[in-house]
This record gives sequence, structure tokens and C-alpha cells, in this order.
Amino acid sequence: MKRQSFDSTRFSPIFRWMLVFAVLIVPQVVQAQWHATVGAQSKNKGRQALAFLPNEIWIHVGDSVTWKFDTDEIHTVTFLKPGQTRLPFQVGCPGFSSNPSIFDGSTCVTTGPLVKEQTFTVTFPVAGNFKLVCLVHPNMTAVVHVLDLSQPLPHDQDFYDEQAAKERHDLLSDTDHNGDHEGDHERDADSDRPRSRENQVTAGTGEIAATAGGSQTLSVMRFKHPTTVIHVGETVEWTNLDPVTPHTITFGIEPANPMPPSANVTTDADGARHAVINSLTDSVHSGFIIAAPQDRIGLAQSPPGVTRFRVTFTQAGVFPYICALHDELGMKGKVIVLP
Ligand SMILES: [Cu+2]
Repeated sequence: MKRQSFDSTRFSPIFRWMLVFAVLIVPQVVQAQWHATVGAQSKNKGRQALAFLPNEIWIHVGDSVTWKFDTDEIHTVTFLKPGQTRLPFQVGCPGFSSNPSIFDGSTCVTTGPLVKEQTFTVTFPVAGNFKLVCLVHPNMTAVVHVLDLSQPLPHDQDFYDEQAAKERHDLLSDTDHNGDHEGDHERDADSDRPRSRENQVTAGTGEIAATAGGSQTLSVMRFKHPTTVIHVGETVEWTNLDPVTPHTITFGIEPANPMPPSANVTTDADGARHAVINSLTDSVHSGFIIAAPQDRIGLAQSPPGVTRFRVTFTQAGVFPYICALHDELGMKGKVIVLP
């Protein structure tokens, strides 16, 4: 910059002080504030995009990103240290960070589980490529590329807003699996799965999508065919077709810890869980019905997932049930047992 013509003697002392302040303030002004969204959902909350939108962003050292949560389903914004082991979202990383936070890779940063309208801001003082995860949903990842000030940024906020809207639309309108109950389409005809029998209930479907920034998942938080009609002595079978999201089938009292099955649940020879309901007041809880996690080279493989739950009904009546994790999103059903 040419400054030879600058003659400070012509300026009043006050103006000189103003210049000093300007020099102090300018570096703050160029530290940009970026925006992204956490999650998306359909109007009836049944379709949940488990995704950072967008899930790849390039910023400069010193910039901040504010994530706005947009769903009734809970998520976290979490930056773990390189190689750090994930902990349950209730534990944090461990603990929870104040808002706003600073992440430089040396100390983990995480929110607690947050929902619609809540926000969280992170400032990045150090260059690097930082993975962003949600502690609630293992297949929900993103990356923040923090570049030195000498590097140009490839995109502006408008680009990321468009990217977020496109990814949101692609996830929420995905119909490869027909698991929702928004009431309009029957797609069994173009599904390669056999058509459900009367006593079989799909307990959630889902699909993982990938971008260069990480993975995003559509989870349909609904019991397909939520009303099942059977006769006394018959068995209903629930199957979770979601690749990552657990669900439960819960009759009666909801347990404090939804992960394990209730004591009256046994395991069938094929690994499916099974219970018998003998009365309208019986409480039965499947525990998490979930696909096995993806394996990784160098780690012990996981056992097959417990993806099925069966209940045999020995008495006539109407038996309402919920998914203990997603009933507030509307994941409920009932079994009508005819004599
Ligand atoms: Cu569920």
C-alpha cells in the first residue's frame, strides 16, 4: 500500500486517535460470521434429516460459525479432539461448552442436546480441517476447513445457504424407502422388499447420503401401518429398516433407560427379541431395536444388529404402543387383538 502522500501533520489529534481506533477495530471487522443449520424436518416431524446443512464450509482463521438448530429431534454440535473417543451425548465430550465457544483442536467443544430455535457459535483461531459431529447421531458429520488469511475462500454465505436448501430438500423428499405415513403414496410395488404381511410392522426406515463433507441421514420416524389387527394367540413382528437410528416398541410404562429391554423380553433363536402380553396392563419394552454400526479396519467388528421385535398377544383388546425415543415426533401405533 502506498502511504508516501499521507501527511499526518495535517490531521488534528482527535482524527489521529480515530485512525488508531480504526486500526484496532479493522481486524475484528474482517473476522466473518458464517451461518449453517442443524437438522431439518417435515411438517409432521416424521421425516428427520439428520444432517449439518451444509456439511462442508471453508472459513478463515478467526472466523466464527453459528449453527441454528431446526428440529424437534435433538442434535449436538460437537468438535472432538483428533482421535478422541465418542461418549454418549448425555455425557458430552465430557461436559458441555459455553456459548459462544472457541475450538483450536486442543480441547473438545460440544453443546448438550439442542432443539428448534437454539443456536451455538464457535470461533476458529487456528488453521486446520476440523470434523464436526452430532453425538446423538453417528452418521451425521461435517467438516470445517479453516484457512490461513492468505488463502482465498471458495464460497460466500449465499452459496452455503443454497447448498443447505438443496441438501435439505434432497434428504426430506427422498422416497426410496416408503416408510412414512403422510398418507399419500403406496410404494411397495417399486420396492424390492416383499410386501408386508398383516402382522408385520416396519418400525422406521432411513437412508444415508454422502457429500464430500461427510454423511447425512434421512430417518423416517414412523411405524408403517401403525394400526395392526390380529387375533388372540398371534404374534406381531416389528422390523427397524433404518441404517442408523434406533427405535423402541414400548407398551405401558416407559422405562427410565430406554436402551435395554424390559425383564420380560426373551431372545428368539434368530436373535430377534420376543415378549408375551397377557393383559391390558402389561408393560413391555423392546429396548433399542437397531442396525449394527458400520465396521472399521483396526477395530473389533460389531455383532449383528437386533433389528426385530416380536410380541405374542394372548388376550383380546386394544394395545397402544410408542417408540420411547420418538413418540414426541408422533411415532406411535396400536395393536387391535380380536378374540
Ligand atoms: Cu423411534
